[in-house]
Amino acid sequence: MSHLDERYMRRALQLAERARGHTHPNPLVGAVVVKDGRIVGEGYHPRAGLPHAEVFALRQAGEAARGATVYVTLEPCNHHGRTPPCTTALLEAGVARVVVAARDPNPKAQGGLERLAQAGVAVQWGVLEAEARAQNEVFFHGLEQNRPFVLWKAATTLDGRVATRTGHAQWVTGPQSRRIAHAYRQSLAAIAVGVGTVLADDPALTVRDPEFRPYPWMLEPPPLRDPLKVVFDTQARTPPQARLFAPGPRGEPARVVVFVGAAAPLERTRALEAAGARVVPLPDEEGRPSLRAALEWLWNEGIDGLLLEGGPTLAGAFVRAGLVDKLALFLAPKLVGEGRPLLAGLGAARMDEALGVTLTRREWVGEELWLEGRIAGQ
Ligand code: AOF
Ligand code: ZN
Repeated sequence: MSHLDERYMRRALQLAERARGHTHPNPLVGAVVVKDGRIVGEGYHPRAGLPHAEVFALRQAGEAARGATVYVTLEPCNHHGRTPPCTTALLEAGVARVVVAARDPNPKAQGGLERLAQAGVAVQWGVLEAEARAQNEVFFHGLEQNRPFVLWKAATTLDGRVATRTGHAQWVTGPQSRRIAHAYRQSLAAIAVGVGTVLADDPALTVRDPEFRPYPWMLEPPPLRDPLKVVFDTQARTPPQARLFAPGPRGEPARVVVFVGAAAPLERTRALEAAGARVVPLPDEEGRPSLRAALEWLWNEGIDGLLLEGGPTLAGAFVRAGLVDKLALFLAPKLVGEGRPLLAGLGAARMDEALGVTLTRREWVGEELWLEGRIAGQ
């Protein structure tokens, strides 16, 4: 792998990034066409239903694509989806070489590299693969595990409290961290809370700021759409007048799913349905709705990413089940003493039973610390 290959692939990753927030359920993809040491075409996938990255890059290159090398962050597709196969476009353009960062995990689209190789095109993959996979972590996770990517987001004081002893929690962190935290809501298809959080905080769980660009390089704000709201509620105690049932910013009806246990009282589940929720009874596991069954249900509904927002009981259940794919934590330099802990129900007895966290981000936001990481074994 040459330095030049990496340099052009880095450019392709950068182009892909321009469409962040716009391509769902498709991945971010970028492509660069290089001829005689010069970039002659660039493209990225702007949104699902529009042409793929390679098509834009080839269009820009025109005749110069003949005999050129194409760098693309995802294996060119080999299927007729919403658009025709990119492998065909590459072959018709007469390119000599195709360099790919990551293979396509989508079984419907796979096989592009084989087809190109059979037609005599030089192919190579694995250039900046880790970066490409990180760029589309939700997309890869879903198709490889057949369940949604779970991101657990929380904000705590320095002594690990998400609220005071009276339950007061507004706010743990300042506006800058809260804006970043909000970006997670915008980037995932669903958001989950436990009934304890609904009863304590009555959250609306909406994306409120139409002009908000979670990433400064975005050309335009992503389409404003509230995530699917998911409540884990064994006994169906969610009040039918809770704020999360209120219509979204453009008056569109809220989309709410309440996962209940098998023994939830019927009159309460009926009241939730009357309030507009889909009530989904799930098999019990340790006395609460099975989290795996919940994720399976969501995946079958087309949900590829779930943001866990609260509270300690639900977070504890997900951590115990080994189902947290990524952790995002904001730490504010404050102490409250007694209060609601970040996590309940884990209860390590000895320090060597603690779960390790591998940090992938450590960034200051003013005086607050923004961390991302993976929990060992999950
Ligand atoms: C590429 N280049 O830029 C993208 C690809 O429904 P479609 O036609 O848009 O196909 C979507 C699938 O195609 C998607 O799930 C992924 O496997 C692949 N995306 N492939 O060659 C691109 N966005
Ligand atoms: Zn394609």
